[in-house]
Amino acid sequence: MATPMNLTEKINFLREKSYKLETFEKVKEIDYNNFFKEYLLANKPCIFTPDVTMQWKSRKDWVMENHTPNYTFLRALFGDAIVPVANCKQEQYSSHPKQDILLSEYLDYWEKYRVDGYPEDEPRLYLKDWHFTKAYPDYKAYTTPVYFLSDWLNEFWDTLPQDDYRFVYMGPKGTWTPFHADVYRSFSWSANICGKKKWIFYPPGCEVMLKDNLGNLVYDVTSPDLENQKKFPNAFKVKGQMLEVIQGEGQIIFVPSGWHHQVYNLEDTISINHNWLNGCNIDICWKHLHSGLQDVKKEIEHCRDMDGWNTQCQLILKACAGIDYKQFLQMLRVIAENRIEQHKKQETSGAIAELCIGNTGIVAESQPLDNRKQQEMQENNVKEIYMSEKCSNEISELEKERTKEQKEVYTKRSFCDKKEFSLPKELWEHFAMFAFSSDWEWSENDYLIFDLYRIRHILQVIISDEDYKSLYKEYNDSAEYIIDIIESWKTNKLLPFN
Ligand SMILES: O=C(O)CCC(=O)C(=O)O
Ligand SMILES: [Fe+2]
Repeated sequence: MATPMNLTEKINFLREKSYKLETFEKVKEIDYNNFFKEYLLANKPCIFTPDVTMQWKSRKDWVMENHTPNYTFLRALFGDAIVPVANCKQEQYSSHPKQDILLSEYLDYWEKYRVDGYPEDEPRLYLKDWHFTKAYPDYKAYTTPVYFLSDWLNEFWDTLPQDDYRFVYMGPKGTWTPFHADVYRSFSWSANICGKKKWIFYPPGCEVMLKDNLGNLVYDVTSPDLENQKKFPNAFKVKGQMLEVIQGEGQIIFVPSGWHHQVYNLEDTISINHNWLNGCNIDICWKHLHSGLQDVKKEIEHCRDMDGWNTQCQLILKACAGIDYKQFLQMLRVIAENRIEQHKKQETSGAIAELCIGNTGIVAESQPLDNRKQQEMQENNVKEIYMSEKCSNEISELEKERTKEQKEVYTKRSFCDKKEFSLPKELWEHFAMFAFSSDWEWSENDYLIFDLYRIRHILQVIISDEDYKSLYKEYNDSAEYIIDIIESWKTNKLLPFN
């Protein structure tokens, strides 16, 4: 029998399947557990029905009965805010040039443009990336849906005096966003408060084929230029992989990590969106940062002999990509420390832990599995693992040292209490994998452990990275330090990494 996949392989397997998606999936009344496994872990796009946003204040206050923007309300409450506005008729570095103006000025333009019937010869202005929540923290325009709450990016950025990744967009019919993937290769969600958007998506990897003969990513993926094989020699290869979806009022689009997309406002539209990272896409973000650094190194290869070349590369990386290795590690550290604190406050054991106790129970002759668990184990190919000679020997060795009394106590104990017993890494990996593939509910504890597991995984990738090794760093800024924090905490706990 083939060796079952570990967690990282399992995630990659799920992603590969999503990248062959043929239609855009609509989700309704999904719970967090299922959204996590089917969309976040699998990095698969979807669209939510409007019930998720039904109670939002912005959907009442910002929209007229005829479903057009309530200019009067917006002007009265936020008119003196300074907002960034893009000119959609001009191209500047594969994007639109932007300037800051007053919201009241923008609304004056928009209302007139609309009344005049969207004249072709007038500028087409799009208000984008307005840090609305930061500007009006007391006006609760919306509540972030539960699906998007595991958000390392904003959790970390909120500890800094800088901007966050929570935005409002608004613009007349015809405004649009050129083809791109999101900052840091983060996830994004985007909710329509009013209006209608058309989204065009390509799965990760296709962007390589959508570059022109000079290596520049296409600016408008609907342009007839793409048919010109002299200009875009590879575009025809990915033609069939495009996904298109129309998003109506109240609906939310989930944009997975690294999926390139282009967006059109088919009507006058207002939307709210967030960018975010978590344990499901942190590896994609790391890879993006790593490849950004390779590009920077190539660019300034000619001065490699200068003092502090590596530090210089990091400076440029930060200027281009928005973060450098140090800040990426700071984020992991803040999240790891938060999760450890949160875990200390938890009392329940969690599904992964129960699985682990239940399954070892068979070997340890303590707690038999019910039929459903047994069936799930068979379906997921887990049987071979826990019965494998290596694991069963390891367990038997541990069991030998245990008195009858201890065994009884052990079966009753919760995950958090067990100080003296630790499972072989191999077993943990597979129990964790099993929990992901089954429909068992994860507890809050399981999610905390998942986060620590993924942080630990990415740190191990980082410490073996050649560029990371050659950087000067204080112990307190290092990946090794964060591993030590996790290690010193887990010595008394049972964690899925030994
Ligand atoms: O709505 C738009 O124009 C762009 C939104 C977008 O790119 C996103 O949410 O990732
Ligand atoms: Fe985007």
